[in-house]
Amino acid sequence: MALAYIGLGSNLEDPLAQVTRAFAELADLPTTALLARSSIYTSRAVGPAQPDYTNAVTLLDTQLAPIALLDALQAIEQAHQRVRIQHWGPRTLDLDLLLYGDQTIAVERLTVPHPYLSQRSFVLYPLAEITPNLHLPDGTPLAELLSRCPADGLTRLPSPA
Ligand code: A4P
Ligand code: MG
Repeated sequence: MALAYIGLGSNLEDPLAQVTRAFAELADLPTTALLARSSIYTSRAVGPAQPDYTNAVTLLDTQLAPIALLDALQAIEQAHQRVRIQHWGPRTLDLDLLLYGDQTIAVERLTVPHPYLSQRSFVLYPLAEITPNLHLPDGTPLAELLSRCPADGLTRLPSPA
């Protein structure tokens, strides 16, 4: 089993519903348990001008190997009718494999830790909610990354009653 953190993002077609549905789909993956999920956040888009994003992070305990997990994430994205038109452009659902245990992976289809993890407030703050004392595979504490990453444009939504 491995602990894997997944970043969720949506900025099209009812983003809150997209992310909520994706929580359930991640929990339903084979040989996988959803151990924790962050609050849901809204964030100003990084990249080309486009609507604000809805973002969250989940922690999975999974027996899926990294590429099998990536395949499963991409199948969920497809089920949300995601069309890839523009790099960093708007999307109904984006699922990023942020961390997979303490592994560092660099193959054609998969880079772990996710390349932009350290600079993105909409990833770092939800990660800290789930595991405040997290360290990256190279030993960098999450707290150090947070101290360099202002939460500008990031809003945590109240959890549903
Ligand atoms: N890939 C490689 N490593 C990974 C990984 N760790 N997790 C490959 C997931 N996929 C990974 O991804 C392109 C290819 O990356 C995949 O086929 C996979 O094999 P993509 O999702 O199709 O393309 P993309 O999303 O346009 O590019 P990229 O670089 O993945 O963008 P990001 O990093 O996902 O950024 N602003 C806000 N506020 N919130 C957001 O969530 N998201 C993005 C997209 C831009 N701006 C945003 C947000
Ligand atoms: Mg992506």
